[in-house]
Amino acid sequence: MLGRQLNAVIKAVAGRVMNGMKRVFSGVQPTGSIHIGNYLGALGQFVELQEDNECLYCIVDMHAVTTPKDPKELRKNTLDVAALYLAVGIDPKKSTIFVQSEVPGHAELAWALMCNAYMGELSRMTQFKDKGRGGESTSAGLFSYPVLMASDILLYDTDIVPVGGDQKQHIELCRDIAARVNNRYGGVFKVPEGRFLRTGARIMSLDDPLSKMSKSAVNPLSSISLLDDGPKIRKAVMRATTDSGGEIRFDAENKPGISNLLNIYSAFSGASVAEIEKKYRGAGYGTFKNELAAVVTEALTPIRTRFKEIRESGVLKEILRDGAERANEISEKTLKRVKERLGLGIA
Ligand code: AQP
Repeated sequence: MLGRQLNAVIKAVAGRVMNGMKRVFSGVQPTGSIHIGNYLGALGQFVELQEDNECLYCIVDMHAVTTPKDPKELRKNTLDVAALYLAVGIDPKKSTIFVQSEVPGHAELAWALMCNAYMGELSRMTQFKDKGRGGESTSAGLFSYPVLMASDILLYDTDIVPVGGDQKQHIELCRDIAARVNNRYGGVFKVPEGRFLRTGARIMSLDDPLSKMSKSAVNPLSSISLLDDGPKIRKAVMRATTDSGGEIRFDAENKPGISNLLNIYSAFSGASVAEIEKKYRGAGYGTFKNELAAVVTEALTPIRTRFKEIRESGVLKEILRDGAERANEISEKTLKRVKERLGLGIA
């Protein structure tokens, strides 16, 4: 982008900060197809928050390489996530969109935080355990990635972190590390708050409603990607695991499959779960699933169309470069403060 346009964007964003807006930070890993869980838990919040806050939305590619990735595919996925950010409605005039590895401060601050994080607390992170890691050949990066996540957040003096419910423990860790550093060195970091939705905070896998929907799941029908077309969506919904008994009723404990589908229906249609239960009283699973597939298809079709247009338009790299410039500007100020407080460097 031309310097003048960039300055205008920086001024607009800076104006929002001066107006006393809260700062919001969050990110998504470019590890595969962004699914409706990522959308309902996180991206939907990103769009909503940009109206009244100063938002920084990152594509966290350094998290992605905690397990080996094909380099070409990683770069493609990074641009795909950026295009999806725009396609769901994140506006680069209101929000700063950038790629994590384009801002060296993330890695630099992570080291300072790593030296203030404990092996014990990292070992207790349930996501790491759920993924069955911890063997001899698990990368140190995967083990310590919650510290990099803390760095992502603290680097921007973040007030609010919109994320899915699966990230609660990581947000708590970030807050603990920030408070610890503040105690040791005196007021270094702002201690952020997580923001979790009630509906959509935890969308479960379609083939196993006891596990969360995940990008890295092996079965392609276990999730719905934001880029899936109508037939794929219908197939995944119709094959979704349901529970014995044909009643369409929310009961997370005894009917986790149908409860998950009710949550998805509610999040996409805006109707409450009670209203949906009433609508389908006496109807079978088949009717309910058919209509759910239609609701999801209707919501995702415009996103898919916009994604294709953006991906073909060639605007992405400029937006990401501008975003990195703004993010670097903020991060350098934080790093300067951290180095002073910790006694790093020569002043
Ligand atoms: N199932 C989910 N329901 C609600 N929110 C979810 N999120 C992830 N899964 C669900 C939220 O999406 C944001 C981005 O997630 P991420 O890319 O950082 O990685 P993740 O949480 O590890 O997501 P995946 O899909 O499970 O990816 P893989 O398989 O690569 O590990 C986060 O805010 C997350 O809470």
